[in-house]
Parts: sequence; C-alpha cells; structure tokens
Amino acid sequence: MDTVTSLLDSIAGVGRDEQRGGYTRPVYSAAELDLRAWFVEQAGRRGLDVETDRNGIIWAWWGPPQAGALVTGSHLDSVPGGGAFDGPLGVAAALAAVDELRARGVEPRRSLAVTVFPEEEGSRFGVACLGSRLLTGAIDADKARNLRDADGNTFADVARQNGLDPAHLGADPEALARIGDFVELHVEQGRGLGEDGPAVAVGSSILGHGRWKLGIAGQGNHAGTTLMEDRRDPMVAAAQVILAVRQVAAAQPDARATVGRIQPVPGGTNVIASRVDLWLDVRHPDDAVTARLVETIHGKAQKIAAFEGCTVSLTEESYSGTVYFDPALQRQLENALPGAPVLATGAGHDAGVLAGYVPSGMLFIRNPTGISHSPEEFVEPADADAGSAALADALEALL
Ligand code: HGY
Ligand code: MN
Ligand code: MN
Ligand code: MN
Repeated sequence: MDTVTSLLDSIAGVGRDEQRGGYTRPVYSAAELDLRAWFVEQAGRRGLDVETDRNGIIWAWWGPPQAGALVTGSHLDSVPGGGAFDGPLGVAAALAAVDELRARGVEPRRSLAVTVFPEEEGSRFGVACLGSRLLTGAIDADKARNLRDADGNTFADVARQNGLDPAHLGADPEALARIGDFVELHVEQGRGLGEDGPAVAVGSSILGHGRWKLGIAGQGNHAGTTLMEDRRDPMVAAAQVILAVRQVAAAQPDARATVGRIQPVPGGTNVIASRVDLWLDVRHPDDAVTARLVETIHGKAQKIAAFEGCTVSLTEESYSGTVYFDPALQRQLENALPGAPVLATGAGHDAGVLAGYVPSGMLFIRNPTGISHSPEEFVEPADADAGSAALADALEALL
C-alpha cells in the first residue's frame, strides 16, 4: 500500500518552479496535465472507474456512478510558486484512504468517488473554484467561457484543446446529484493546529472572500524626458492604494485584505506606466463588512487617483459568501474523529462552493509552518498518514 508521502513523492518533480521556488501548476498546463495523468494511473491501479465530466472534473469510482454517492477529493492545480500539499494532499490522502478501507475489508453500501476539481486556485483564469462553480451553476457558463488567461487564451479555447466541448460547460445537475456527501481533506493553511497540535481537525466554516480588479489609468510617457511635475503616474497612485488597503483592513477586526498581484502596462523600466492593474483579495466572516471594506478601499483609491491625476475602475471578479459546512455531516466527522478540534478557515475550497448545494465538510491536516501558498508549506509524513487514516475513518462512518 502506498503511503500519502510516497504518493506525493511520486509527483514531487512535476511543475517545479526553479525561479519562484515551490510548484507552478496552472490548470491545463503541462504540469497539471501530468498530475491528471498520474491521478488516472493511480486510480486505475486501484480498479477505480475513471471518467472526466463536461466541466473537466475527474471522477474515479469505487462502485457504479450513482446519485447520492460519497465523494471525496480536492485539486491538483496550484498558485504560482505554491507548496507541495495545497490540493495534492487531499487527492493523495483519498487514494490512500481507499487502500485503507479495502485493507479493512469495508464493503461500501453506496458508491465512493474520488474527484479532482480543475482551476481551484483561479490562478490561470482568475476565478477560484471554477470547476465546482461550473458543476453547480454558481458561475454563468458564458462568463466562464470568456475568461482569459494572461496570454489571452479563453477558457473555452483551452477547454476545447483539452477534449471538452465548450458548449457543454456549465451546470450539470446529474453529476451534482451524484454527490450525496462531499468531504475534502486539505492542508491547514494557517496556525489553528499550531506547531505541535493534533494532526487532524474538522472544518466548520470558510470566510467569505472575493477578488476585485482595480485599474488605475494615468499618462504613459518617457522616464527621461517627463518632468516630475508633469506626470500622471498610476504606479505612484497604486503604491498609495496598496498602503490604504493595509490601513483599512488593519482597522477592521477579523478582516484580511491583500494585493498579491500588480501589473503595470506596458511595464518598461524606462517607461512611465499608462495603466496599472492591481488585484484585491478581501475576506471577512460577515459579507456586509467585506462589501463595506471594498467600498472604503474604492473610495480611498478614487481620492488617491484624483490627486495623482489618474482615474480608477473597480471590477468584481468573483465572490463567495461565508460558508458553514453541513452541521449533520460535521457532527458525523467529529464523531468519527473523537477529540479532533473544529476549525474555521480563511481559505477558499471547492468544498466551500459545494456546501451551497450538497452536504459538504472538510478535514484539515496540521501544517507546522502555518504557511501556505508558498514553498514553505509543510506536512509531516506521519501527519499525512494520520490524515488519510482519519479520512478512512470518516468515509467508513459515512459509507
Ligand atoms: O484563495 C484561496 O483561499 C484558495 O486557496 N483558493
Ligand atoms: Mn487548496
Ligand atoms: Mn490554495
Ligand atoms: Mn483553496
């Protein structure tokens, strides 16, 4: 039987990012396609029947595809320079849990499926959990088809290049009905379990979170011939906006606001930018507070831009309200894992999108660094295996 660590070791070379460190595995990139092939091979080795649905979600079945099945899984795509565990841990633990259930001689009373959701990070097309949002209809199919990556490829084109029919992207009630209960195991992306806490926690909720694009337009010009007093430099405005984001969030308990991505246009060293796009990630337990934070930030950005002789536009790219996992399923997970603490998380997950449609729950595995979306993300091998054993306990209780 493979351990979770040996499964993860078998993909440790895929999508390594020598420049950033860690892994860069955007959806439908060569790296992520390699990981998909790895998953299909591992599932095949376990006699699981593999199918890919109209939205590119991979389902590996133990038992016939049927409504009301027990489903567990996560994602294989990553953020740029991400860690080894965010996503793949949940997939590897699910495969190891199938091995464990079989070793225990468990005869499932209902089918079990292990799933891989595409574009959970939203790193290529800008909308997080795109696969589960398509499956549930949480995103408009046309909006999804027209999403573009940094090279201008539409999601429709990339989906077509990967064997999907773009016309069929979108809500898939028959596939959704197959999920009777969904459980996602995931590396903890914070310090809830601490450096030496228990290996496994049960999830309770996910903070509401959204992404907005702020476009600041100024006057592009020559860096050498344009006097300082003649400038309308959007980079100067952007710098002040980023500081304002921190001030606004720091003043609001439980708020998180981040500018993790900024893109000057044209981006030349000797060129005053004509425009700067920056992406805002705001999260808070209360959706009304999140909305108010964004409004406050937008107002400050407008003042800053006006002072710098620039203009600013705000576009919402995606939003998920605060999600509470299914209480009955959460209790079943807690009963299956006596003594496991219960954790709220600030990170979004496909389980969070699905929670709006089917009973959905999560298990978190201790990350002694408390760091994620970074090469420093870590899980002790013993905790990874304890996680898959805990997942097997939870699945056995639910099968
Ligand atoms: O951004 C998130 O919270 C998730 O990791 N996609
Ligand atoms: Mn993840
Ligand atoms: Mn992530
Ligand atoms: Mn996530």
